This record gives sequence, structure tokens and C-alpha cells, in this order.
Amino acid sequence: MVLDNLGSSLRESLDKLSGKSRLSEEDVEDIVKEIQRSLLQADVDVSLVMDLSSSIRERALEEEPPGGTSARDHVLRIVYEELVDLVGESTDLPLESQTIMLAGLQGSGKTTSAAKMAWWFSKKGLRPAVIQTDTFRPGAYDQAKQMCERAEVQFYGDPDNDDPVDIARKGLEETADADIHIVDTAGRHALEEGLIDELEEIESVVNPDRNLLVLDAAIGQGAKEQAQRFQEAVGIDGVVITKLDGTAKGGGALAAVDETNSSIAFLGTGEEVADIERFEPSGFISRLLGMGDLKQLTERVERAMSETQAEDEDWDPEDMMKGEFTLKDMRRQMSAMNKMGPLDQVLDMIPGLGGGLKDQLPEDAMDVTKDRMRSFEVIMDSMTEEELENPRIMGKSRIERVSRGSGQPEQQVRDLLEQHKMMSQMMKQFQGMGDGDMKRMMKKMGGGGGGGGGGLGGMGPFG
Ligand SMILES: Nc1nc2c(ncn2[C@@H]2O[C@H](COP(=O)(O)OP(=O)(O)OP(=O)(O)O)[C@@H](O)[C@H]2O)c(=O)[nH]1
Ligand SMILES: [Mg+2]
Repeated sequence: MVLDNLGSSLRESLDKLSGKSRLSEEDVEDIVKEIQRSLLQADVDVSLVMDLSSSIRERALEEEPPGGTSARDHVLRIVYEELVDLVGESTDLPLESQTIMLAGLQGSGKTTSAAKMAWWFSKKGLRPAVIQTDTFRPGAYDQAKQMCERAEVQFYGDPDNDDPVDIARKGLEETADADIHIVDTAGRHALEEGLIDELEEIESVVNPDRNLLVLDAAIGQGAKEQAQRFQEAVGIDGVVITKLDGTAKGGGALAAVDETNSSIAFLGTGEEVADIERFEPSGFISRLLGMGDLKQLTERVERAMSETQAEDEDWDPEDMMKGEFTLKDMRRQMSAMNKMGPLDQVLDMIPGLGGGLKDQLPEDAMDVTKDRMRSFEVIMDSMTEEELENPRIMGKSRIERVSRGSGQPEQQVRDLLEQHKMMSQMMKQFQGMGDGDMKRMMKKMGGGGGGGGGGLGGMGPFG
């Protein structure tokens, strides 16, 4: 999406740095040029690009890389931090009662976004209502009503009333039961005084908690002036970038964010009510730097973990990282893995890990097919508690007994034990990584805070 191209070209410049411990001015200039080119292509405002460039340049040359950090890691971290700074955190949106007013130019996607956002809040368990105050565009009422029906959310509008302020007032009364009120407003083709006056009037009646400026991803350099005008009139708390499913990269919207000192709240990625994403800087930038989709990975791992954990409340993945790896752990792992997808695919998503570590693993360690897992499950059901906790005691006669009890061939029981041995070796490798590479890697990704930390704990199931 936004700034998507950056990854590969930047990676090339970064690759030139591998092995170096210090950065030269030319090295930094190379990287800065790559970043500039991609950002300008993505419609990011020139002055923002220049500011970013000089921060990167300055920091890369002046800051001492922390001990043991390579030049590549050092500059990567700086670039990442500065990009996070540029795109900002996502707009704070507490899941509680609130009124949100949407503003923006004609056709920017306000009405669509109103229904999408209502849908989004309803999925979070809140009761939203959309109020349509657009009396300007013919068909605005029908369009909003239909979209709200598709989103299965409450809607208020009045095609016979031509006073938007009055509609807003009545709409709030009529939908008083709702938790979230989303007020859609009329757009105009340019920033006319009329539009601004009307918006101010609606605002004074509605008294919104948040005003969101809706911008088409194709907005380009015009975003700044628009943002300025809306900011003066009603104040902007966040931006919604729409139509990111098209070719435009949405970089222009960053100027609006900068101008209004706000942030990005949502991204629109299609015409349907579900085509909406909460803006998320870190996943987005990890991907844009070509370092693997950390966000997606963490989410997948966390989902699998929580499902597995729901089945077994006492289990703490951290224990597994520390202590002995039992057959019970293996069973949980297999079931978590089942939910995550093939192990090698999962490993591929871990930046910096997919290649190196994977090659060191015995090939069979990946070979946990569904059939095999099912048969392993059956075998484990025939094993005693003691055997599961301590598979080393599995001698010939126990293997025979379990084979008979489970109806599985003895060879399969031995395969299971062999698999367990391999996986526990693998776990040791991960454990060994615990303090060094793994943490550095997570830090590099900016995952130092809550999300990334959770991801580390989550490394368990595919180890
Ligand atoms: N592909 C795509 N189309 C979108 C998206 N958001 C809105 N649209 C389309 O863009 C057009 C304009 O969207 P509206 O929601 O009507 O825009 P608006 O700001 O309410 O327009 P006015 O009320 O006339 O000012 C419609 O055809 C939408 O289907 C998006 O995220 N992706
Ligand atoms: Mg509209």
C-alpha cells in the first residue's frame, strides 16, 4: 500500500552495507536517496521528505551505534524510527460512546467511510448509528441508507428536510440509544465558504468528540491546503485515507496529518462495508522495509496461541521456552501449528530467521502433515501421564503396549518419539536465541513495546 516500493530498493542499498561496522557519508546518501525517491513517488509532500532526509542523515552520521550493532542495523533502526515518526501512531479511538463527524471534499469517500466505520464499531460490540446530513447531493440519502443496511447499522436521514443542521439535531435525538454517532456531511467540489459555514454550524449542534478528515488516496499535494481550511473551521483529530485499493499510495495524506498535527485513523480499501482497516504504523513499516510482515505473524501466532490456551488454561508458553520440552508441549505445539499453517511458511515470515535457521533444521522437522498429526494424537491418547511428561522412559514394551492400545503401528510410535526428539532440539536452538539474536531482532522491528513482546512469547508454538 502506501510507500510499498520502498522495501526492495532500500533493501538493496542496505545490503551493500553488510559486513561494514561504520557508515560513510556516501552510504548514508545512497540510502537517503532511495527513501526520497520512493516517498516522492508515493506523493509525500516534498518538505516532509526533506525533513525526514535530514533527520536520517544527521542521526546516521552522528549517533554512535550501540555496542555490537552493525552499520546496517544502526541505519535501519534510524530509518524505521524516522518513518514511524513521519506516518505517526494511529488516531486514538477508545471503544466507548462518542460522536464522530466526517468532513472532506466531494467524492472523497465520506459516506462510504461512515457506513464502514459504523460496521467496524459494531464488530467491536458497540451500537453505532449513522446520521446523514447531506442535503446537497441528490441520492445522498438513498446511498447512505443502503450502505447502512448492508452494514446492519442504524441510520437516520430525512430526504424531505433541506436543513442539514436541523437533520443533525433530530438525528441525534432519534438515535439517542446508540453508543457511536457518526455524522456524515455534504462535500463540495472545492473549499467554498458555504461548505465551511455549514460544517461549523453542524459541528456546534453535534458537538463531536472527534472530527475526521476523509481524503482520497490520490490526493497528492492538495492535501495540505485542504487540511488547513478544515483545521481552522472545525479542528481535525484524525484522517481517513480511502481508495487505497487503487494505484494511489496515499502519501499525500501525510501532509494533512502533519498540517493538522493529527494522525491516521482508518484506511479504506474497497467499496464494501467491510473494506476498512484500522491504521497501524508498525506492521505497515516492517512490510515497507521488506523485513517480513511482523504484524501478520504476531497476529497469527497470537490467535493460534489463544485458541490453544483456551483449551488448556494452565499452559504458559514461556515455561516451554525455559524448561524441558515434553510430549504434552509437543501436542500443544502441533495443534497450534495446525491453526497457523505450515511451519516453513510461518518461519518464512520471521524476518531474518526464515533463511538462516530453517536451513539448519533437519528436514523432517517440518514434516508434520495433518495425517501424521492425527495419528500422533491417537498415540498420545494411549500414553500415560508419566510417559507424556517424560518420553525417555518409552522402552520396547511400552512402545508395544501403546501401539496395541492406539491401533497404530509400532513404527509410528517410534516416529512420534523421533519427532519429539527433533523438536526438542529445535526448541533448544530457539532457547539459545532467547537473549541474543531474537531480542535484537524484535527490537529492531520496533517491537519493544506491548505487541512485539507478546510476539516473543508467541515464538513457542512453531519452535
Ligand atoms: N475502490 C474504492 N472506492 C471507494 C472507497 N471509498 C469510497 N469509494 C467510492 O468512491 C465514490 C465516492 O464515495 P462516497 O462515499 O460517496 O464519497 P463522499 O465523500 O460521500 O461523496 P460526496 O457525498 O458526494 O461528497 C463511491 O463510488 C464509492 O464507492 C474505497 O476505499 N475504495
Ligand atoms: Mg457523501
